[in-house]
Amino acid sequence: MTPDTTTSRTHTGAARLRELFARPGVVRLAGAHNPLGARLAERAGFDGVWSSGLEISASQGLPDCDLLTMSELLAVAGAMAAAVDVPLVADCDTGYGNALNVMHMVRRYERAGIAAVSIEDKVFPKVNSFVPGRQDLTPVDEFCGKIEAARSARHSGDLMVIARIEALIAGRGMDEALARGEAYAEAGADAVLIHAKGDAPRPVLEFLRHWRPDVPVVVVPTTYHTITAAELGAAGAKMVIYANHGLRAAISAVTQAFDAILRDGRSTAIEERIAPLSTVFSLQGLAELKQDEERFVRGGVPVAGQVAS
Ligand code: SPV
Ligand code: MG
Repeated sequence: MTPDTTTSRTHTGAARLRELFARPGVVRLAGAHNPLGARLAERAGFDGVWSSGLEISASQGLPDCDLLTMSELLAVAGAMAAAVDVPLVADCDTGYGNALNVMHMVRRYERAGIAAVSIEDKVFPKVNSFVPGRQDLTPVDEFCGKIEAARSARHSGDLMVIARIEALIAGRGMDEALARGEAYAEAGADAVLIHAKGDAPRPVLEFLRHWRPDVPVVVVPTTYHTITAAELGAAGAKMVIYANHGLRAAISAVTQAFDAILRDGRSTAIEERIAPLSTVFSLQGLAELKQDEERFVRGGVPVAGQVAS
């Protein structure tokens, strides 16, 4: 029997992410909260998918403040990783507890095919970085313990551990952000994520100017959105995450469509603007299912007629 090459993967997601990091140029990720969103990101041409805690919480109608459990978030991240061929980077908030929780988390996420885990140096339960108010930071030494724990728990060396610095979010200043990043790099982080709010990219560019060249930097230009990924890359960023744009685009589009249907009493006005059912079927993998059916199912009634791929 010939080996099935249609479904086997020669690389893990983690190995593919490391390849992307090793290449010149900036790596671009889009946030998602379910496999459909992950496929839309992949189809659009993003290099990878960010399993966004904000998006997943919002998709459950919940605020992003560590209400969902690790298992709930992992179920979504794992389903997304399985649905795409690009690497999945998981937002793991604070690591769901102390260093022991981080070790458990890394083992589970690695088994689920996740390419990288990102843990942030805030106190559990954390609050989303853009929510004004409490943004308390974990002591540096305690967070370094989490990074070391994450490294030690991974089964292969491929899974990347991203240490997220929240000092600028917490208003603690550039010196502390750089000092924390340095400590996290020394503790063995494969990359650091410098998070920032405000509409100017200046603090992130300043961080990049002072940063050591040997540990890649990840940035999240949500509020400082006028700078391009290419400009961030030229300034020294290696990965740019568009963390929640799919969710926000969907909220606007769905709201407009629903308003129009109720206003007009029918959907005609929006039919040209909403995806046809053929696109839905395609994103579901119906054509592939049809091929599998023709190949393997002997007898019975076909699940579908001929479908466009
Ligand atoms: C997320 O997408 O959940 C993030 C990024 O952590 S942010 O919302 O910008 O903090
Ligand atoms: Mg998050």
